[in-house]
Amino acid sequence: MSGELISYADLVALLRAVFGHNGCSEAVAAVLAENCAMGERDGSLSHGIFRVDGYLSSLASGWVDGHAEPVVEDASPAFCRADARNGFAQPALAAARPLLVEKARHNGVAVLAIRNSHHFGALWPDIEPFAREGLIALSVVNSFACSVPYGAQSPVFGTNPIAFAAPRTGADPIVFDMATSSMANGDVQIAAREGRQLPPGSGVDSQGRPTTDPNAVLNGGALVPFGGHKGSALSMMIELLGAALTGGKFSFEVDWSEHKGAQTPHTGQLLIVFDPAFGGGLPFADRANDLVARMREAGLTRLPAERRYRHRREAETTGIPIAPTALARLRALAG
Ligand code: NDP
Ligand code: PYC
Repeated sequence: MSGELISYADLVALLRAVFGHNGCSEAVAAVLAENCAMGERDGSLSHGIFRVDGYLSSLASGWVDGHAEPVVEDASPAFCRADARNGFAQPALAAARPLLVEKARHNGVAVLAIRNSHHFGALWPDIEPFAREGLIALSVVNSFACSVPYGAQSPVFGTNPIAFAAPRTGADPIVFDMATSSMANGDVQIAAREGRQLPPGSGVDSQGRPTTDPNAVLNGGALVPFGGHKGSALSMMIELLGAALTGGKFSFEVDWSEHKGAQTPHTGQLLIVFDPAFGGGLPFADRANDLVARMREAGLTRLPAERRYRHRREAETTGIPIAPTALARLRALAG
């Protein structure tokens, strides 16, 4: 990709200034800056700097509190909760993380239920670090009603991603992170901006008719779950775990009509962390390698996350390419 090259550290510093000058506390700005910079660095472009305008318009609308201080609750030996207090989910995770890890290492498994939170990023940055510490992590988050359940006529579910991370011996962790809709809403927005059609079967227009027009999906239409009834069942599970269990809102309950410009879904997030040392048999990370080796023998050329890791390595040596106009805009927003 062409563009101006910026180091990861410089991009984090720039984004920190952007968020700090636009309604976030120092602590929140630091967390969001890292999250957005990681997305850009790894080529997760639907959740990198592309998201900055959405964050800032949500903050300006008063819908989300950029100064919120999360409250962590120790609910039971294996269960902790965090009330994000109408702030972003990532600072709540950062606040609860030490307790979550301590519980997982003590009990073999631990749950973190985050509520009253806004998640506007990719999920993999939340879970990959657990795998780098030898733990297994799973997370789900629900978003806003923009996906029609299989067999239904109107949107109920969000794009509802699920992400999983597991350690390997001597290699980057296995990570996957995917929307349970046919595609992420962010990618629909990018297709609209670039004048591209969506793949057939991605979504419907405001009349419920199949369409490949991203503007029709965004303006009154909706996406559909991936894989028909199977993706729809996963999306339903994510509503239950992300909202009903955590105490957050279902995607269909997100009502930002009084906050013009709001874009960050106010819902909930669930994380489950396992310590594989409590499992049976040979060391988990060795067994993960056995599985990957067999997949390679079978002809597999790309594991989930390998594309991201490649982008990351390239960014580490050459910098992160960003369009000059986008970089100039960030510099202006940073004051
Ligand atoms: P993709 O369909 O692009 O990718 C899903 C997963 O599959 C990734 O782990 C990806 O790895 C992997 N993958 C993709 N293609 C291949 C391939 N050919 N072979 C092997 N693995 C492959 O992601 P989505 O569009 O579904 O989601 C994009 C992002 O949007 C996610 O990070 C998600 O968390 C985020 N999102 C956030 C929401 C929120 O509410 N916060 C809502 C919805 C989505 P790789 O990354 O290496 O390409
Ligand atoms: O891309 O679908 C999406 C999304 C929703 C909330 C954050 N990202």
